[in-house]
Amino acid sequence: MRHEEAGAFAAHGEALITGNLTACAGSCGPGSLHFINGIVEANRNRAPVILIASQIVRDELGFEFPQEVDFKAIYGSISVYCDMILTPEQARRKTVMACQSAIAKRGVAVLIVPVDISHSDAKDDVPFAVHTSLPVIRPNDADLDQIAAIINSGEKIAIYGGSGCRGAHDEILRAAEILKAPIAHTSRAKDSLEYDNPYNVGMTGLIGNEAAYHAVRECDTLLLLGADFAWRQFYPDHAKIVQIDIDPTHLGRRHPVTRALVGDIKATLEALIPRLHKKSDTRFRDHFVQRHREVIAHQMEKATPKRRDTISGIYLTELIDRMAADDALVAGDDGTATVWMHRYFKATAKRRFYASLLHGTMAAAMPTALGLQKASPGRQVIALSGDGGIGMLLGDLMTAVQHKLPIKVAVFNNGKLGFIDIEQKSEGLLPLYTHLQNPDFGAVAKAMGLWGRTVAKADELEAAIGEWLAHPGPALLDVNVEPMTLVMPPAIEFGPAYGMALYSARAVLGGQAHDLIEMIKENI
Ligand SMILES: Cc1ncc(C[n+]2csc(CCOP(=O)(O)OP(=O)(O)O)c2C)c(N)n1
Ligand SMILES: [Mg+2]
Repeated sequence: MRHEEAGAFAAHGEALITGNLTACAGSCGPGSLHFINGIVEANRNRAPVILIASQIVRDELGFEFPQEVDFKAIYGSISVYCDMILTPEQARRKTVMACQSAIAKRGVAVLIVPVDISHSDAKDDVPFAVHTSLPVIRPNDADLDQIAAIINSGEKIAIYGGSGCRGAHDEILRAAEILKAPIAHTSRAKDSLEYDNPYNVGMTGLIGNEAAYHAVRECDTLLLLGADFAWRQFYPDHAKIVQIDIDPTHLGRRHPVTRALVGDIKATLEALIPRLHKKSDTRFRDHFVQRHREVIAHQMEKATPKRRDTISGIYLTELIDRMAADDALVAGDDGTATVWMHRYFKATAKRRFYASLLHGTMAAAMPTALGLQKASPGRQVIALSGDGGIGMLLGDLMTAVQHKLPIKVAVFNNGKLGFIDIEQKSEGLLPLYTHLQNPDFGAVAKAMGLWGRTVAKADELEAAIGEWLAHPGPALLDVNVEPMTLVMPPAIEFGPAYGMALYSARAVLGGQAHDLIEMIKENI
């Protein structure tokens, strides 16, 4: 890898898709410091990664020796294990503990290795070894009876599932069928709950839709499954909430709940389902499922290009979705690409989606795709990158070439830091320092040895995507997308709407009326 941050993102991608421990290693000082942002991403996404951070010789530690960095202070709070090997005799035991922590606690272990330790010999006949196990965890019977009683007394029941629902698709659908409950999900649960789901009402939250938002807000009983969704305003104010989560620290931490239990979602539902009473009234569920269908129809209408001379990010995403493989691995950059990916890519039983939803970092898509591709030869791996995002770690496109990783990168090139532009406008400010003067990324990609092309017109896009996806090697498609498409939250609150009006007034008065007219043309 060219940049250690990209290396950490790649290791994180590989660890997530394989479920296996994945290592990255760096040299002293800056060489192991550069990983930091990717390490936070991996740790927040519960990817079992080990970082081997080289350290200067032990004798010089504490004297501001060249390249001395206190890695324990830096990585200690963003990892599940962080320690230095102090003597050669400790090497095996600490390495085992680091690996075991990364796998069992699901996160990043950082092992700091002074150079002189690397050079020493140690007896390797002590049989310390990594032990891991996968216990089945579910609440006890009395607790299950109690939550069943709460759920059974509900009349308008909704299910809200998060990333802890992976592997429990069928059990959740069975519970929804019994309870006549709509199923809303967090963005991180898209690939677990959206596919083959007749009760799906989609995502709530900032990038969600109004069907899921209202289903969760208006139910009288909410079954919160493996979801630690952070934005409190999206939880219901008056409903009874039953929460189940494998992590005890998640219970009741976002919103007060009626009863919360520790358990694996699949195992817990298997034990809970026989205790649930079958409901017959489907009106609550049907209403929101229907509303969600209308949302999708409206979204698809927005995805149809209105103009032949420009391309919206939505249309680009929808076309890639249509042409991508049924088992594609798709990584989206923080920014508009992640929003469009979650809204416009269709989940299947085999597709997987990767985005920086907890740490919220830019630039993760392309390097994460490198790790996904390395671990999954022959599978289609797509990165949806922002022009801001791709510019940050551009050098590692060379890794795709050098290691023959046939990732497909689409650059959503709106010529700006779009998200920040929107944020500034919704605060009533005129956008400042968000403009990006970009090169022709298609030509840059070609010069770096990838297949590269830049497209600006809607009627050239489909053929270009066909060529891009069919290319056997790494390929980058730079697409000039409309710069003003807005990301609308499900319920437009007074604040942003007011801010937008204020921006409009300032734009007109400040001479940016052209921007405002473009924005209105694209969005309304
Ligand atoms: C490393 C990092 N720096 C800054 C931010 C703040 N930020 C969030 S989105 C964004 C703009 C992203 O621009 P781009 O990649 O072009 O995507 P767009 O929103 O334009 O689609 C910025 C600066 C961040 N999340 N991560
Ligand atoms: Mg941009």
